[in-house]
Amino acid sequence: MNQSDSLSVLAAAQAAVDAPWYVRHLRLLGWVREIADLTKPERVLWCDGSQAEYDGLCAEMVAAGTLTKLDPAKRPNSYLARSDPSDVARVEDRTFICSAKEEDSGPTNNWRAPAEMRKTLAGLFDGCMRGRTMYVVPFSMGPLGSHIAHIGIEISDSPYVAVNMKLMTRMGRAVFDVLRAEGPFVPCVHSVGMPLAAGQRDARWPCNKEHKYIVHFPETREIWSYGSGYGGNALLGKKCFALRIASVMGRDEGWLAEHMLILGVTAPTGEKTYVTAAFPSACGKTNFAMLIPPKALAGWTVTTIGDDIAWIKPHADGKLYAINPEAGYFGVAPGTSYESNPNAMDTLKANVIFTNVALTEDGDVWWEGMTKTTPARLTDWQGNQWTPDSGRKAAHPNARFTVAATQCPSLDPNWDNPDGVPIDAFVFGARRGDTVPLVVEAASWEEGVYKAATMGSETTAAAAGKVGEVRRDPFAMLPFCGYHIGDYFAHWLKMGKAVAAPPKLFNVNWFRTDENGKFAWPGFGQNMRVLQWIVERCRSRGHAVETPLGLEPAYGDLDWTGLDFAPEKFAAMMKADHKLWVRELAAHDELFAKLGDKRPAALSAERARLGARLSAAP
Ligand code: TSX
Ligand code: MN
Repeated sequence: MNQSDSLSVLAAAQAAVDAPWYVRHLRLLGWVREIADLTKPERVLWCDGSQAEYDGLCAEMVAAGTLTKLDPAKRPNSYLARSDPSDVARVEDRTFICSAKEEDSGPTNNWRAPAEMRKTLAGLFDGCMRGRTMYVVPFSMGPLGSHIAHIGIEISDSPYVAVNMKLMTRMGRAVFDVLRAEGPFVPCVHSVGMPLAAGQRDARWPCNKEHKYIVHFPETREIWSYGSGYGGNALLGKKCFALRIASVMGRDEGWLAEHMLILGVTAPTGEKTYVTAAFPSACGKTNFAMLIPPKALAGWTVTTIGDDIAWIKPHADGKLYAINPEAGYFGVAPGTSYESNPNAMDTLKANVIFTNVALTEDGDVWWEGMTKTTPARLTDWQGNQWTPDSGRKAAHPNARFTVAATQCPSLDPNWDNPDGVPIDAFVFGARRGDTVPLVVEAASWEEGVYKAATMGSETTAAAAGKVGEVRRDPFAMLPFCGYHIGDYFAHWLKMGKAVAAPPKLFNVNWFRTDENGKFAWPGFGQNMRVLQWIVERCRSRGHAVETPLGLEPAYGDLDWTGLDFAPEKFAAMMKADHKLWVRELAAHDELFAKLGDKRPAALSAERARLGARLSAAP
């Protein structure tokens, strides 16, 4: 083809899907055409990511009843969305990994044969966008052009998705400058699954009550989502791409996609240490990422790189470097307050999309745990009148805020650095009333991988299942690993050898209870004392004692300045109870039994060593 021929091919491909002139990627244009032919939308709109576009889409959603504009004086440029009561959370039982071989998805995922699933999807998506606008949403997970970042294009029939993607990712026209004519991208197709017949009035929150499918094709790196407009089901850059698909990319390419926050710790000397931390839900990850140290620990500060996901790659200097692939926070609102997380509260002062929180009489938002006093009258998350004695929650327990990271007062100056930041410690935490001590350092990479692999967390009221029951959640990745969890453990074992200076691994537990069932540790800002010790250990300065569980601080190894915390209370919180650990090891064995021949030998060896150390302990 000569130059003018190929230009006319491009022009025709652009015209076929109403693409702007700067989209010069034939394969992408062809794919958008293919999806439009399948889903049959009324029109196609290419998102440029501008503020004008965002404001316009929000105004349209206000007119449609999807969004309520909050009082501009109290909460400038902010909105409340109320979802359908049937569409309020991720749907794990409707989440599928469609690898060619079933054994590649493993015991923790729902598997379907790719050909069978493609047939199902072809049926569901045929005409599913009738009467709607199809938004083409270009986004970068990670700083634009970073060698650690990856690009995705989400096609969605939800304007709520388009505006949330602007806050959560680097979304818009600049993505095409990186993609150019043939750059790689992950195709993400999303539909709320509710086509509109001619003249049919739209629902306030369209979704499909019968059919929901969150589908991943790991080999071809594709995502298809049908029937839900909520959170991780619909904002496909987050859990679907940045964790499930990216974990597979990381396995194949030698890096890690993890369910981890990233924070920076600055010591009074000015020395900076970066730490990542993995926690299951309901452990206060966002609170930890934005921690404010107690005043008594003068000169120590914490800065925030990310609150949910880390992409981590080996670097030429022999260390692992991490980026936050996201550009915003999609955080749980209930429980967030000036007590638990002042930085988050300040982040939320303006330019926020709230979903399923309560509305105050003066046009602001409220949720359980936000203030000490409960408002006398509210409109609840379903739009009904609410009073404190109405016997229901005003906000949904999984109510969310969506907000750009740039509004966070503790944002780290390196948060957008395309090279990422060097990681010195991996922290793994969970919610345990007993058994697991406040903090333990793994004596080796393998021992740390064992600890992370066997992590278990107690369920809270917000989660499904019996309250207080321990559920294993390896690396806090149980619902997010896109391949066999046994292969994932093996990949982690390998990554410890991929760099000359791997981070140290630690276990933490903020949730030990005392003999009265009360939380033994004050938590929140006081967790800085634990972080301090972790950082000092990474700098080969902090002192530790060897125990059957690993390396632990003695009472005098933590800085107690400004906190009255008795040595006996500390001892009680660090105690490894024999009977409880027998039970704990049995639970580890149960988890490993599910892995069959994918159980790494190094983890069996760690299990044997741990058992022997605990048996030998007095
Ligand atoms: O986020 C939490 N963190 C991490 C903070 C940096 N939470 C909230 C979890 C629910 C999402 C915590 N809850 C933490 C914690 O460290 N610790 C606890 C338990 C706890 C709760 C209340 C108190 C103390 C501990 N209140 C008083 O002591 C007065
Ligand atoms: Mn998460």
